[in-house]
Amino acid sequence: PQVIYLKDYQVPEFLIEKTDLRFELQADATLVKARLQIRRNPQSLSKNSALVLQGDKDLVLCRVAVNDQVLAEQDYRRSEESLSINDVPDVFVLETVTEIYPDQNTALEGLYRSDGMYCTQCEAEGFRRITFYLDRPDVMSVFTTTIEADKAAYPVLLSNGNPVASGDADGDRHWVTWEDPFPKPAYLFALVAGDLAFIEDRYVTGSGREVTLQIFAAEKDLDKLDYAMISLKKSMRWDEEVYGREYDLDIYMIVAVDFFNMGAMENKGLNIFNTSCVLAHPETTTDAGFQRVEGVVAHEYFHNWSGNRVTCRDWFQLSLKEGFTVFRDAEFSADMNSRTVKRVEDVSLLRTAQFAEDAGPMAHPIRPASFIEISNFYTMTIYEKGAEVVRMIHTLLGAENFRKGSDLYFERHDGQAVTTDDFVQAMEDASGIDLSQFRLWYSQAGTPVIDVSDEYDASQQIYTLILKQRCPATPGQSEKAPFHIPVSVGLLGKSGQDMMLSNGETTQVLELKEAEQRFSFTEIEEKPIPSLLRSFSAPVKLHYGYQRDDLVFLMSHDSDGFNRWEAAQKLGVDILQELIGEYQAGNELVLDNRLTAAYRAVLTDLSLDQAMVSKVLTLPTEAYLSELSDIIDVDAIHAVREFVIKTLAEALSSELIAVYDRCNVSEKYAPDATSIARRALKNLALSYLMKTGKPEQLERALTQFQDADNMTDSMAALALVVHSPYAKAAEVILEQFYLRWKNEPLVVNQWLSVQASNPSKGALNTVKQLMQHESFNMRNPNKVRSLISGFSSLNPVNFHAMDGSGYRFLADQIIELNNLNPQIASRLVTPLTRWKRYPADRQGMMREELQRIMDSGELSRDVFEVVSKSLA
Ligand code: HT7
Ligand code: ZN
Repeated sequence: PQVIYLKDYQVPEFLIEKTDLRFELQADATLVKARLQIRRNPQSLSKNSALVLQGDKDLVLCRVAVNDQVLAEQDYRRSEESLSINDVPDVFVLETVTEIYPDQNTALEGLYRSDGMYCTQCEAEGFRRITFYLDRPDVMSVFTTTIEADKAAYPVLLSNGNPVASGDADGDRHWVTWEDPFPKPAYLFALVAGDLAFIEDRYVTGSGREVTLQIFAAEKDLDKLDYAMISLKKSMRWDEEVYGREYDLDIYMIVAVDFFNMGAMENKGLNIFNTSCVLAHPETTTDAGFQRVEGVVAHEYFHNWSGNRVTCRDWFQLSLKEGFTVFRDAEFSADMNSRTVKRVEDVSLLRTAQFAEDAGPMAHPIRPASFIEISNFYTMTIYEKGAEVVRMIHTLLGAENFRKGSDLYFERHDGQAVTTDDFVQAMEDASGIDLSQFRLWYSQAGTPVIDVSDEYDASQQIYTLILKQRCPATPGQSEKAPFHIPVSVGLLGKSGQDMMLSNGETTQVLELKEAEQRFSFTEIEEKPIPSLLRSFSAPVKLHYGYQRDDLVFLMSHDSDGFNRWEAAQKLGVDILQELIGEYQAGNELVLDNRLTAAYRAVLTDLSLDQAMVSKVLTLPTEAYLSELSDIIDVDAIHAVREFVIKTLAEALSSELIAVYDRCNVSEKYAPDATSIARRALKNLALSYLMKTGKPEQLERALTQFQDADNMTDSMAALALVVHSPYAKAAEVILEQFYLRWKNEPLVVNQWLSVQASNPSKGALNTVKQLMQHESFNMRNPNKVRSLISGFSSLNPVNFHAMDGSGYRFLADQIIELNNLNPQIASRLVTPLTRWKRYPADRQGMMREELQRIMDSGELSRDVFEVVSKSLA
C-alpha cells in the first residue's frame, strides 16, 4: 500500500461549490444521485489537469454527465479507488448516479445499517464509499440532501442543516430535503433513516436565538436520553461563557446507533453517537458511563467550532481539532465535576496508554509526517497528547492570553481548513509569546524524560533545581532537539507550608528549554521538599530521588491536589517495584508499613477532599507498572500487587469497614460529584475487604449486589465476586444478572467485559464460549471491544499465558475481523505491537502471531500498516 506524506500536500486542483445529493433507499441497494458544481481552483498550479474523484471499488457507477452531457465509457476512467475525467471545463456541473449496498457494509464506514436503520460514518474517508467526490477536508461545499425511503419502515429521515421540504412519493414512500448553509468537508456529511423515537428541548443562545434540540434513539431507549440532553445544554452554555462561542444552526440533533466504530461523530448539526456514549439511566449505567456521556456530548458539541467552523487542511492536522477539542471537553468536565479527579483520570490514561504508544512501533508526533491508513491515527497521541500540548500553551500563556488566542484563531480562520501551525500562530500573535521552540511538540514523537536534582546553599539561602531533559528515539527519529517544557513547581517547608517563590506566588512555572538548565530560588530559609510538575504541567516522565518519607509528607501536605495523589502513586510504585524484585528473586514479601500508615491516615481523615480519597488509595495499576518496566513481568506484577492489596486490606479492615458503612447511604441516585465520590470510596473499600478472603466480606458484596438500585453498585459487586476465588457464587450471580438485563445490550456488554477481564485461570475458555453466546455478535464493535479487547487489554495474566494461547486467540480474531471491519481489526492488534517489552519467550510467540496475521492473505490497509510497522 501507498504511503502518504505531509510534505507532498498540494492545494486541491478543483473545488466543489455546491453539492446536491439524492438518496433513494431501496430494499437491498441505495441509489445515490450527486450533482456537483465544480470549478478549477485558482490557487492550484496545475492548470489543465484531469478531474480525479475518489470512489471506493465497490461503488457501482451507473451514469456520469458533465454539464448534462452523458459521458461514454471512453470519456472517463475508473480505477480501484478513483474516477478520472479528462478535458473538463473550468466551471461545470458533474452528475453521477451510483449504486451502493449498505446491507453488505460491515466495515461501518460510509452508509451502513445499524439494527435496521440507515446511518453514515464519513470521517475520515468514508464519503468515498457513498459517491465519487473530492474526499479531502480542504474541499468545503454547501450541501443539499434529499432522502427518499419507505414511509412506514423509515419515518424519520435526517441529514445536516435545516429541513426545507418534504412530501410523499409513489409506492408508500416519502422524502425530506435538508439544506446545510455552512460549507463543510464531506467527512462532516451525515444521513440517518429509521424508525426512531426522540426527545426534544430548546436552548436560547446568549444572543437570543432559539435552537431546537432533538435526541433520537430506539423507542425502548427513550427513557435513557435525559442526561445527554442536560449535558448538551450545559455544554452550549459553557462554550458561550468560556470561549464566547454560540451555536449557529436552528436545530441540533443527536442520533444513537448501536453499531459504531468509535464513540461519536460531530457531523454538522447531526451528531451520530455510539449508544454507549449517549444512553444513560441509573439502573443501567454506571457513574463512569454517566461521565462518559457528559464528556462525549460536550466533545462533539465543541467540535462545532473546533473542527467544523474551523476544520483541518489535511488529515496530518487531525490533532488541530481533536487535541484542542479534548482539551476543551476536559476543562468542561473539570468545571462540572471534581477538577482534580478529572486530571488524575486523564493523566492515568495518558501515562499508561499514550506513553506506551510513544514507546512502541506506532509512535508518531501529534502531527504525523506520513501514514498508510489515516484511521490508524485516531490515537491516544493525536487526542490525549494533543490535548496536553494545548494545555501547555494554556499554561505558558495564562488563561487570559489563551482566550485572546482562541478568539483570534476562530475569527481569523472561520470557514477555513487550516493547520496546527495556524493555531499556534494565532496563540503567538494574540499573546506576543514566542512559541517557536514549542512547535517541536508537533513534530517530534516520544515522551521526554526530565531528571531533576537539587542543591541547597544554607548560607546564601538559595535553593537550586537542576533539570536535564532527554527524549528516547522513536521510529524514524533517532535524535531529538530539546523541547520547551513548562514545569510547574512549589516548595514545601518542614511544617508542610508552601514557600513564597520569587514570582510572589506559591507555584511557579519553570520554562525548561535547554538540555540542562538550573533554576534558583532565593530567600529560601530551609531546605525544601519540592513539589514537581504540579497538575502534571507537561506530558513527560519526571525523575527525582524522593525518599519514601518525603512522599508520605507530600501525600498529606502538598497544596496541589494532583501532586498529593502523585506522591501516593510514587510511593506505591517505589514499594511495588522493590517487591517485584523480591518476588523475582524468590524472596519472602514484606510490605513497608509506611504505606499502611499513610493509607490509614487517608482513610480516617474526614477533612480530605472525599472525591480524591478513593484515587489516593488506589495502588498504581498493573498497566501503569507495566509501562514503567523495562521488561514487563506480567505474573510478578500481578502477584505482587495482589499481595499488597491483601496485606493492606487485612491491616486496615476495621477502618475499611467504617468507611464502607459511612458511605453506604441509601439515597436517590444522582450522578453528581459528591455522590460519585461516595460510591467510588464505598466500592474501593469493598474491593479491599473482598481480598481478605473472609466469608463475611463475600456476604457484604452479595448483599450489595442484591440490594443495589443503581448499576454502579451492582456492577462493582458483580466484578468483585467474579474476580474472586468464589467461583460458585460468581456463576450464580452472573446468571441472575444476565437474566435480568439480557434486553439491555449496553449492560450485557459490561457483563461480557467482567468475564473477559477475570484474572482467574480459565478466562480464555470462558471468552471462547461467550463468543458463541446469543448476546455476542462479531459485527458489532461494542461486543468485540467488550469481549475480545476486554480479554487482551484488561486481562494481562491470561492474555500473556505462557502457552501462547492468548496471543493465538487474538490473532485468530484479527484475521477474521480484517475482512469484516478493518478499523476494529487494526485496533485489536495494539497489545501485540508491544512485543519488545516482554521477556524473550513471550516476545517470540507474540512476533509469531504478528507474522501469522501478515501471512494470512490479503490484509486491509489498516491491519497491514500496524502489523508491518510492528514487525519492522
Ligand atoms: N471525529 C470523530 C472521529 C470518528 C471516527 C474516525 C474514524 C472512524 C470512525 C470514526 N467515528 C468517529 C470522533 C471524535 O473525535 O469526535
Ligand atoms: Zn473529536
